[in-house]
Amino acid sequence: GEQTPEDRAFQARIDRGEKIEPKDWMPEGYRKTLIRQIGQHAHSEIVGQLPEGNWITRAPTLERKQILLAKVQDEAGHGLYLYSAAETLGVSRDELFEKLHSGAMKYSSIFNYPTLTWADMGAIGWLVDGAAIMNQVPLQRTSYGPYSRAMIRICKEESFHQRQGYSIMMKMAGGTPEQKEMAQDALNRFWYPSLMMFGPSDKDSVHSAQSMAWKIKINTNDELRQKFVDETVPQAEYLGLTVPDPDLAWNAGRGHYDFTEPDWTEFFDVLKGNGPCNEERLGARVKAWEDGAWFREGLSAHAEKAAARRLA
Ligand code: FAQ
Repeated sequence: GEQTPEDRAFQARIDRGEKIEPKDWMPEGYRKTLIRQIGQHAHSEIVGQLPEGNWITRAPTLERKQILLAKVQDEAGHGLYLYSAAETLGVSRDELFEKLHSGAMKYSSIFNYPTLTWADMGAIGWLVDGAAIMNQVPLQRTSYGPYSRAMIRICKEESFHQRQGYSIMMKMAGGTPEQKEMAQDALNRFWYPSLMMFGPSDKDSVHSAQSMAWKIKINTNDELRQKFVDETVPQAEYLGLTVPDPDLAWNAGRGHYDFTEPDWTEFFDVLKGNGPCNEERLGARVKAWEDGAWFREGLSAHAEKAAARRLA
């Protein structure tokens, strides 16, 4: 639409590298885009607890169980920081939950895939947290103050998560032939879904141009996907595992790996709700919300009584 003097002054602040804070004036589109992105990011952390939560009771050792439990708790914490950051934009946590549960807001496509073996805990830490960090390190410089500050702490914890995943992969890939096969199978199943985490290819990314102008996003989806491939392929080689892409090849001219794009039909299908676990994941969140209703009501009733007593 038409640029007002306020819009131009706002863009100038962004261009100078200033942080925008909750009480500052901002265009409605900026606010809406942030609520969408931060809210979906928060939902991803919360729904992202489910695939790994599936393995806490079956971790192979007490030490691995403690580490996985800590990681899944961190994800709850990340969700809570992010919901708090979104709340500074004038949306309530209840509204965000309502939009998640009704399907009006998304969460990352990756969490609609099942976790079939212990090696999947390795692949998730290595690849999924690896992709998450690749996307979130630049977001520490995002223009919205509360979001950028949340990212600083989240990135520190994500790098621990990534290393614990790689440590599982090292153990499995260096183990018995059966364990190595489980590690390879996990890589085979998580490779393309991890590439999809960066979003559609740039030509299909509807939000990138405006989000980058506002520095809500720092890089395009394809830039980050390429960086992820370039950093991850040598890590797979070190493990003695094969990336499931026959056309993967180092391109000396470009200084990057050439690789096969994920199946975008599958990606858009998962976004529409048709992935292998969409129903199970959303169902688990809706059930948790409904099962917690008595407790929320109890808390509110208690708060009202306590307030009434103070007035009396
Ligand atoms: N899944 O125009 P664009 C984690 C949607 S990390 C689902 O390119 P945008 C940590 C997109 O929303 C994962 N939907 O969109 C963890 C839009 O639809 P809408 C979370 C996707 O926003 C690890 C449409 O497609 N990280 O959870 C996906 O400019 C392990 C068009 O796309 C973040 O959220 C997808 N993969 O770029 C936890 C990071 N990709 O909203 C547990 C912050 C795209 O109009 C275990 N977010 N869509 O209905 C971002 O950087 C951006 O939002 C992108 C997408 C890059 C994800």
